[in-house]
Formats: sequence, structure tokens, C-alpha cells
Amino acid sequence: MKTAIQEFMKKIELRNGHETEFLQAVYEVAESIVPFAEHNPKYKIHKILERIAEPERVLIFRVPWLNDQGEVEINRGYRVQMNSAIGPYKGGLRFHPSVNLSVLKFLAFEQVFKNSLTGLPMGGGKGGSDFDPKGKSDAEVMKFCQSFMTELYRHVGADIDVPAGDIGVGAREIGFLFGQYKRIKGEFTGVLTGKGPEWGGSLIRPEATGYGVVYFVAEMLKLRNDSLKDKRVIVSGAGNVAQYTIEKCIEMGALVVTVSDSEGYVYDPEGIDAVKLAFIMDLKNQKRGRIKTYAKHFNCTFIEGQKPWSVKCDIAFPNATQNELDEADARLLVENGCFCVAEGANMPSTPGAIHVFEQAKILYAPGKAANAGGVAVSGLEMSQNSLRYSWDREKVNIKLKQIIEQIHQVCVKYGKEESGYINYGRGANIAGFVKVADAMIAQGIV
Ligand code: NDP
Ligand code: 2IT
Repeated sequence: MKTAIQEFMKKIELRNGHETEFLQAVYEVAESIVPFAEHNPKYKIHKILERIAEPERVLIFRVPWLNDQGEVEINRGYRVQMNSAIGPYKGGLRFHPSVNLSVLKFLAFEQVFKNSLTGLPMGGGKGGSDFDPKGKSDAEVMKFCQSFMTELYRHVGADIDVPAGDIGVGAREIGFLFGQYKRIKGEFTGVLTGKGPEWGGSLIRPEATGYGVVYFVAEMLKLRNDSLKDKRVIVSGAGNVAQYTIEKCIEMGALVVTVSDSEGYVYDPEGIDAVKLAFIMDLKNQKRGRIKTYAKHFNCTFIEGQKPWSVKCDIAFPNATQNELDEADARLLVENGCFCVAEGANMPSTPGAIHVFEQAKILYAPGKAANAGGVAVSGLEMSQNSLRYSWDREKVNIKLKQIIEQIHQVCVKYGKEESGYINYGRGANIAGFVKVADAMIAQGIV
């Protein structure tokens, strides 16, 4: 089987040789799907995985804008429209200096499987720019967003491609992008998700990714007659996903002892409570400050330039960015007694780290299953926009929970091994693949 996977990867490498993140994401999926397709030859005959690994369309464009000094700045904008077999392209926009085609293709590829897992009719896409919002004024961010949308508007639409937020793109950026789209097109439609609740946004969308990843862990623990109560938790990141992961963990009775950003991590042995979380939210979302301020304010330790993986815990949530947790980190986690890793971020664990988790047979929830709550509620936002109606918080939260429970169930269905061990990674890949693959076969060679 190894050779079949290598044969497949050779073809992918030939076309995408230098795109390391993209190749990493495809390999991780190929490890599950190539053997699965051997037993289900129709997928092999129709070359479904090869087709899924080739974007339907990639758009790259210039984004010029004027900074506050009146100087010209130029960034690069992207939208990867990966797969539309089961619905319009759907996926976030990332604004971060590390953004390049490889990063966005890996994210768009993952999104295809994730969106399929939600059970909602959404294809996969991702976009963004190498623009760095850090240190920019609101006026600069607005000018950038307007310039970005002045090109993007021709390629997106409520039934075509529906972007949302990701790293560096939150409520502020979605507002500026939506305003410019509406101004150019002259129509008020659900072209973006993550909108403000007063102008078409769904309640619970800001919370959805973080809440969803904790609901997923609760489901995994339920199978063992266990819960999050009194569990010691570590979290990386301090952004949207991290904040609402912490909120839900606190609500479920866990003790969260770390939070981080790209400068280092805070270790708070007493645990983050509601007051401290409100401080983080104000610091990160309003003041746009650095997480080390937390350590100063609450008199605890800040460990500069490091990630939190050496801190003893039961459950770890890598919630910042890709490849932030490597093989050595994974060994350390397992040695220190961590028995569950749930990915709020996309592809935060390296292949070596995943191997360690699987060998140790600990609970490992891959991002495409565990963090699907965000895009799921985006899908519910699209439904509400089409209905021209808004559901209350409770209704959306119940639907989010149901979707996560159903994702957990299909991961168990396809991922349970003879020994009883549940390989959630394989389960998520196969369950996400089947729906898209069958739709592609039904729609012919397009
Ligand atoms: P935010 O921009 O709100 O927060 C990102 C956090 O991660 C910040 O604390 C940031 O630190 C840190 N971070 C970003 N890049 C790096 C890096 N290269 N090294 C170290 N730390 C870094 O983004 P989100 O919380 O929305 O996204 C976090 C992760 O979750 C991403 O992988 C994203 O793709 C994924 N995700 C997001 C969803 C959503 O709905 N928003 C849905 C599903 C997945 P700093 O401020 O110092 O840059
Ligand atoms: O990675 C992701 O799933 C997201 N950034 C959310 C995508 C969305 O369309 O809500």
C-alpha cells in the first residue's frame, strides 16, 4: 500500500513540487484514501482524489493601497476555488505575512473535506493576502479591504463563493469587505459570513469554532464515560478560536492554564477564569495588544519565544496555526500524561506529531473534524440569509452541537479499528471524501 500512496504522491509532487504545506495536507489524506479507493475501485477509476487535489480555479491579483503616510503599498491577493461538487465554494480569508499559494491551497484542500463533514451543502475554498494587519490603523485596514474586494467581488457571490474570516480577518475586516462588495454590486446578499448580527450575521458564529472543538472533545470523552470536568487544559493562540475554546472549557468545569501568541505563552497555574478571559478578549480584539500583558497584569509567568507544549495537561488544544506542534512536542505531551489533542487550528500537528499520537493511542481529533463548527455556523448563516430571517442563540447553538455530534459519529463509523481504537484522522478523511467523491462521479468529468 505504501507504494500506491507514493505513486499517487509522485504525480502530485510533479505539479506542486515546492508547495510544502499543500503536499503535507494531500499526503495526510492520501494515506487514508488511497487504501480506501483500492477497496472501492470506482473512486480509483474516476481518479477522484487526483481531481480533488487540483483546484478548480486559482485567482491571484494585485492589491494596491495607500498607507497613512500617503505612500503606495502593494500586496498580493488570492482566492483558491478548490471544489464545488456539493455546493458553492466556502472558506475563510487569511491576512498574514506568511500567506502564499501553498498555504492557501492546503487550507482550501482541508476545507473541502471539512465542509463535507458538516453535512451542509458547501464546496471548499480559501483566500487571503500577505497583508499584515498588525500595527496598521483602522483606516489602513479599511483601504486595504476595499482594494482587495474591488477585485475579489467579480469572483464571489452568495451562490458562487462565500468567504469568511480566518487568521487576521475578524469582524472588523468582514465589515469593510462587505461594505465594499455592497457598494460595487449595489445588492445586499449573503456573500460573506461572519457578518455583524445587525446586518445579516448569525448569532454564535464568533463562538462557533471554539465551542465546536470543545463539543467534539466532550463527545470523545463521553464514549469513555468521562467529561471535561476538572481536566487540566492547555491552549495555544489567543485569537478567535482560542478565546471561545477557553470560554467553553471554563463552562464545562476544566482548568485552562495556558494561552499564547506569536511572541510566547502565558502559564497561569491558577487557571483562566471569566474575568481573565474578558481581559484577553479586550486586549486582543479591542486594544490589539500582546499576550505578555496578561502575565504582567495577573502576576504570572510569560515564557518568551516558546509554545505551551511542555506544560503538564490532560487535554491540549493547538489553536494558533499550522505546524505549531512537532514530533518532539508530541512526545513531551504524551510523556507528561496528555491523553487528548483536539485541533482548533488547521493542520497544527506535523506528520511526526500525529504519528506519535497514533502510536500512543491517545485521543487525537484532526482539525477538519474538530474545528468544523465555525464553517458549520457559516453554513447556517447562509441559510438564514436565504430565508431573510435570524434564529436565536439557542437554536443556532443546538444545531451546532448536533452537527458536531454527527461529525463525531461518522468519524467513529469510518475510523474504528479492530482493536477498538478510533483513528479519528482516518475516519474524518474517509467520511469527508465519500460525499464529495460520489457527487463528482454523478456530475461527470467536469
Ligand atoms: P486569529 O487571527 O483570531 O488568531 C490567531 C492566533 O494565532 C493569534 O494568537 C496569533 O498570534 C496566533 N498565530 C498566528 N500565526 C501564528 C504563527 N505563525 N506563529 C505563532 N502564533 C501565530 O485567528 P483564528 O483564531 O481565527 O485562527 C486560528 C486557527 O484556527 C487558524 O489555524 C485558523 O485557520 C483556524 N480556524 C479558524 C476558524 C475561524 O472560524 N476563525 C475556523 C476553523 C479553523 P499573533 O497575534 O501574535 O499573530
Ligand atoms: O478554516 C475554517 O474553517 C474557517 N476559517 C472558517 C470558514 C468559514 O467559511 O466560516
